[in-house]
Amino acid sequence: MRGRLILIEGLDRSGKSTQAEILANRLNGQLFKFPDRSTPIGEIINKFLTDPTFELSDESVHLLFSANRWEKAAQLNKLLSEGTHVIMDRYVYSGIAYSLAKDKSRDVEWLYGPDVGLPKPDLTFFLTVSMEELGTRKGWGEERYEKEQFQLKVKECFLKVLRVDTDPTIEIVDVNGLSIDETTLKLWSIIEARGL
Ligand code: FDM
Ligand code: MG
Repeated sequence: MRGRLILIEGLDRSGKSTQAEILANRLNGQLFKFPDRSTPIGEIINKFLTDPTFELSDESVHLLFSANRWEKAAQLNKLLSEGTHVIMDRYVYSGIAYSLAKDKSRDVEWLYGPDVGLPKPDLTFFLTVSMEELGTRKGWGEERYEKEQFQLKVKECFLKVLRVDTDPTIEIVDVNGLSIDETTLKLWSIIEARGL
């Protein structure tokens, strides 16, 4: 049987990485994280995110993030076809939401273009946390994009891009005020209820 691809999306510091790691362990699956900063393209992305003097056009950045996913696509397809579950920390929706937040007049079809053909998640969680709580979490404000005003825009763009009303694979999960364990319990119950 083909492995399941479960994606966790959300704003910076929303707890995605912690939950992705926990779920990957529980499902005895593999963890994928995007951007993957260890690849050749990932190194450029890392420089862009951490060095405020390193400038790239919005289009270039968008295409680099997508190319970074394509660097891992063959490996991802292989694992899934072998029956390994994959838990993913960010993916295509982050790509669209962050680019759209920079320029809301951007053609969404253009934004989706480079990701067409990548493996589709069987389930996507979008974790929502209040801005107030996000701001108190460790590491906030160190990297590009980690500014409250911009995060608010990203949240709005995520909710626009995630077609929760028409796409049954999407679950928006409010994790505000929940502990790590309580959050895992909530996500796990959704995975079980869906028979994944
Ligand atoms: N990000 C992430 C994007 O702008 N586009 C993408 O396609 C992806 C996958 O990169 F601000 C942004 C989101 C975040 C930054 O991500 C680094 P992590 O999860 O904090 O490493
Ligand atoms: Mg981050």
